[in-house]
Amino acid sequence: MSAQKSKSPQSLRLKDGRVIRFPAVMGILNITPDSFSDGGRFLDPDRAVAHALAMEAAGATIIDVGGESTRPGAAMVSAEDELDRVLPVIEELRDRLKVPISIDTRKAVVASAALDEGAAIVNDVSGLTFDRAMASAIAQADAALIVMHMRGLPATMDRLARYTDVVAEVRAFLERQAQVAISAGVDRSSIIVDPGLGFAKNARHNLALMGGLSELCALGYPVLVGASRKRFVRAIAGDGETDSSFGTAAVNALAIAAGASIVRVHEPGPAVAVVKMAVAIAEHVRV
Ligand code: HH2
Repeated sequence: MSAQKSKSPQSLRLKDGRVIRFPAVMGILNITPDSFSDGGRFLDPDRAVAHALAMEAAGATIIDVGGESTRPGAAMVSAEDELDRVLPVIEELRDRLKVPISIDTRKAVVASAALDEGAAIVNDVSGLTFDRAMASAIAQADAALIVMHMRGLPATMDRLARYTDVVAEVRAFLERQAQVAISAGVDRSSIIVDPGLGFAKNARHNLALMGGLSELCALGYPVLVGASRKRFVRAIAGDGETDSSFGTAAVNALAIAAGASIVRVHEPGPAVAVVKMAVAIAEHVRV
C-alpha cells in the first residue's frame, strides 16, 4: 500500500529504524476487563499475545496495547494496575512481533515503563493534558507520539460535548498540543494527530469531524482515525456485529480518501482490504 494524498506524510521512521508506511492499520489490543467492545477477552496474557500475533498476521502494522478503558463513563485505573496488565504482554511481544507496539496510556510512568520494555509509540488519548510529565518522558525516550483530542475525563467527557465549530476547535487543540510536544523535545516528524471520535463528542460532532478531516490533514501531521465499533457507528449503521463492522469499514474508507494515514481497528483483516481499495481509487483519480 502506498500513501494516497500528496499532502499526507508517506511514512514515519521510528528511532530503531523501523518505518511505518502510510496508510497503515493499527490493531487494538485491550488488556482490560471493561473495554466497550472487547472487555475481558484479552486479560489473560497468553490470549493477549495470541491476539496481537493474529492481528499482525492479518496485516496490522502497529499494535496498540492498552490497560485502561477510556470508554464514556469508565473509571480510572491506577498506574500499578495498568502496568501489571500491559508490561508482561509487551515484554512477550517485543521479540515476537515485527511491527511496532504503541502504548495507549495517559500516564507518563506507564508510558516510560512500556517504552523501556519495547514499545515505540505513545498513544495519549488526553493529548498531553492529563500528565504534565508525559511530553518530556516521550522526548527522553525518543519515541513517537499520538496526540488525540478529548475534553475532561472518560467519566465526565460526555457532558463536555459542546462546540461552536468542532473542526476548528479540534484542529486548534491538535496544533497547540503538537507544539507542546515539540517544545518538550519530541521530534516533529514523530507526531501523529487524532480527532478522538467519540471523546467528548456526540454523533453530529463525529460526522462533522469526518467531513472536515482534510482540514486536520492540512496540519501536516499524519492523522489517525479511530471509529472502530464506536457508539456513533452503531447508532447509524446498526448495533449488530456485521452492521458495526461494515459501518466501521465505511468510516475507514472515507477517512483514507480524505487523507488519513492510520485507521485504528479491532479487526485488521477487513480494514486492510478497505485501505487497499481506498488507496487504489485515490491513486487512480490522481492519474
Ligand atoms: N479510541 C479508544 C481508545 N484509544 N486512541 C486513539 N488514538 N484514538 C481513538 O479513537 C481511541 C484511542 C476507545 O476504543 P477502545 O480502545 O476500543 O475502547 P476502550 O477505551 O473501552 O478500551
